[in-house]
Formats: sequence, C-alpha cells, structure tokens
Amino acid sequence: MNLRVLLLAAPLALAACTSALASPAATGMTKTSDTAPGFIPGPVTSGTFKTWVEGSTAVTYDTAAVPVGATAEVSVAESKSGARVTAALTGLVPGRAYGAHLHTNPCTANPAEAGPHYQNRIDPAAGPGKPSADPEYANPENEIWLDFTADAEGAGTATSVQKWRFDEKRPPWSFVLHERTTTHTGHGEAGTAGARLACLTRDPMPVYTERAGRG
Ligand SMILES: [Cu+2]
Repeated sequence: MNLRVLLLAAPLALAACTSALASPAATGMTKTSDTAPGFIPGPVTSGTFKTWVEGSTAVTYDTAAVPVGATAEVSVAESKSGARVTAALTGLVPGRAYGAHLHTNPCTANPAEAGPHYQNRIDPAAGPGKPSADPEYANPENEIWLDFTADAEGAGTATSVQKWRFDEKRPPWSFVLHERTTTHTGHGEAGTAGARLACLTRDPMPVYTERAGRG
C-alpha cells in the first residue's frame, strides 16, 4: 500500500471520518484539528505556570510577563518524514510579543538549565556556555521557533513545521518563553530572543540515569 498517497488523500476522507481514535496511518483519517495531512498526533504536554517549587514542570521566572496561572499546551505530531509542533497559551499579557523555542533540557529553578535550543543538525561550534549563534544552525528550519503575539485576551498560538523528525535519543525536553521575538539573524546573535520568562517541561520527565552515557 502506498502510505504517502493514502495520507495525502486524508482531507477527502475527513467528512466520512467518524472516529477520532482511529489510527490515521491505518485509515487515512486525521483529526480535524490536524490541517496538514500525514501528521499523526503525538505527545501533548500542558501546564499552568507558577513560581518555582521543587518538582515544578511549568515555571514562570517573570510574573509580570508570564503571570502565575498562565497556561501552555505543546503538542507534537510527526509524519513519515517531518514533524509539527504547536503551542497554545493563555493568561499572558494582551498584545505582548513573545519569543519561544523548544530547548534540550527540563526546566529547573535556574532558567539557563533548560539548555540550548533543540537543533536537528547540531552546531559543532556550540557547547556548554557557548550557545549556537551561527545562522546556518540557529534558524527556524533547524530549530523549533514558536514566537507569537498574545491576542486581546492574552492567548496565543504558534506552529512550526519541519521536514525532519526528532531524534528519540536526544528529544527536546522543554518549551521556553523569551522576552522578545526571535528576530536576530546575524552571525553571533542568530536565534537569540532575550531573557527566559517561563519554562514548560515535557511530560514525562526524562530519567537521566537511563540516559547517562549515551552522549
Ligand atoms: Cu529559547
């Protein structure tokens, strides 16, 4: 069976799709919320931001910009050859623009510990304390950028679609909100978006003891 043809035909099948639980791959159906054909819904992480307490998975570091009680939901969908990430937020400052990305590490009390941006092709020049700022790597085709502007109610959404899939051995572990949008593209500043305002850790939390030694 030609899966690609089947999946591309998915929108035509939507009208007849009665079960959202049916496997898209098996039936050619996608959930109506998945406008692009071929993407199979994957992990969804959601949280309500609060100031750090031990074990927090949704932490705000700046309660003026990301008030306590603001929410975020990040969902990942993958196709045979691509990935789509969607972020949906509420409770933010109406009309404010935010930068946002997927980062490599879980959130902690220290905003910096969420690590650098997740990259499909890892910048060989980057390392601890030296984030990638080379536009060849720090760009929205190689990283997941989810910048948005909150609407009049303080809600916002953003979607990033890529032609690559996540590396399961080193998946992104956090969604980080920044103080400004990711508009810098020059050498040495590409991908930067200012201070980290808030952080949502992917569910479930990673188990580092199992991951240790894999590099
Ligand atoms: Cu970031």
